[in-house]
Amino acid sequence: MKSILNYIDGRFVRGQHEFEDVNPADGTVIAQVSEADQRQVDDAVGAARHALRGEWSRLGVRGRADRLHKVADAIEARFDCFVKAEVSDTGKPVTLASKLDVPRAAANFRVFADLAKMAGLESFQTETPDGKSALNYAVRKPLGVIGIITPWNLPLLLLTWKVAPALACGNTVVVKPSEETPATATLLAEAMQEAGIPRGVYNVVHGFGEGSAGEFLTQHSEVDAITFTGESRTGAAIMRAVAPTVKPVSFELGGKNAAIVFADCEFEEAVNGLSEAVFLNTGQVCLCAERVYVDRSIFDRFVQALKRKADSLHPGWPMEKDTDLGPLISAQHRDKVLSYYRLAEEEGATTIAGGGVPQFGDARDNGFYIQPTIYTGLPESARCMKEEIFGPVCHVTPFDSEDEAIAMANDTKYGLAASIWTSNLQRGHRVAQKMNVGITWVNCWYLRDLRTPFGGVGLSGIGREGGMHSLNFYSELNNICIRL
Ligand code: NAD
Ligand code: 6OH
Repeated sequence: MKSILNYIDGRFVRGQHEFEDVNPADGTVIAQVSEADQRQVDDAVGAARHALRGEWSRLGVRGRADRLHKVADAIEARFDCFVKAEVSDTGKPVTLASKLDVPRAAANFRVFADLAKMAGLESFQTETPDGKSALNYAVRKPLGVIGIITPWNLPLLLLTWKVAPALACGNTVVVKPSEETPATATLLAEAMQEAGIPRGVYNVVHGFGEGSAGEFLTQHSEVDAITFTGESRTGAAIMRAVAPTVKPVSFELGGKNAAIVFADCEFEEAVNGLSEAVFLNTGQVCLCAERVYVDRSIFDRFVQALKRKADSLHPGWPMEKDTDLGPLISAQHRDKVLSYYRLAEEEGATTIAGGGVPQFGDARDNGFYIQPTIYTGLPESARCMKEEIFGPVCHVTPFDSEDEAIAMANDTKYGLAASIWTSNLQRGHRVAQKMNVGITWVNCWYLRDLRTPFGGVGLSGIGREGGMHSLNFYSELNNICIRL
């Protein structure tokens, strides 16, 4: 049986306790994972603090950027290994991991390495009351030891999205990947070694949240900041944990994202786009659309077209090339999503597609597959319209006017992403600017430029990462004022 170890101060370290890593496609145990205890989290944080002052700081911005490009090279050199590990841990289709997760991990390192080298600094010439002047300029310093806590849906992509800018700014990190998907964080440690990242700069502690490595990290007095992606209520727990030590936080949290489809959209494009937006990664992307609002004049046609898409998805074995729908991450998560399928019916929904669990007659029946599902007929007040489900499911609602669509889309405590589908350019801009979210796509979905601000409003998060926003979070600015 494969072992997945912690990585502390440049060494792979076993823990006192182990937990199982399960393949969601067939429920088999694929590895034993070493859980880091309090002492090992202390060791990891201590190593990270020590490494802040060593070779890592002496390398300077350019030296660190060169090493980060080498990390990207090492990821690309082990591309198949990363893909296989991510597919086994998550059950996502191999085509998706090859197209999205692993290339993005390498891109995260390259983009933030280059950005850190290019980043300018603020300066101001200040006129003083005595007719003289002063020069103000800010210098950028690392924030320190960064605790990075990440979820299971895009494990390597979301981990490196934070590790790369944190390291580019000269920080050191202790990462706590999701207990469901530990493999690629440890594999990344091998890439770090190969790229010559000094020991202590990148540390991995495995484990759970409360009473385990996650909580030990957030409560640690020697951790200078916490960056977290995951559920909104976990964000709230982390906020309480960091309060006594007043750590800065960056939170990328849940969503209950809306899509608005106008009658003047390119119909096929919108159906294909929405099919991705609802079902990609079995709906386990924080940006997925769970609420779709469609102009009443094309409502029936649209619902039927989306149903054909849902029914045509192939829930195959993850490593097979024609699979486009993997399982959910765990039995527990499937129970949660199925409880919403039941709730939707109790709340009066009409089931257009899916609503249950597929049967295969092979080992996939021991996995956590679920049918892609479409509902109509729920009132806006239904719980299924308000709570994040995080599965391959959406509800489609008709609308009669632009204002009504905007009001329904914005009627949520979340505010992560929205998509607008229209061929009217002015309408696209107008509606997009009224969306109460961090990211709005027009005639596309999950099209990323890593320099752009990324984050959410309300329950969807605190702060923005991406481009300079990441560099600003992962560094401290010291403003220097010189009287001239
Ligand atoms: P989760 O909040 O359950 O877990 C995320 C991480 O937090 C895991 O590593 C977990 O072990 C850790 N954790 C849990 N409790 C903790 C605690 N008390 N202290 C410290 N760490 C703790 O989230 P998940 O189920 O892994 O991921 C799915 C959720 O993540 C969804 O809500 C989804 O919308 C959200 N998400 C958001 C974004 C975004 O960019 N906004 C991206 C991906 C996922
Ligand atoms: C949430 O599940 C997806 C988040 C995606 C990103 O953070 C990204 O940078 O693409």
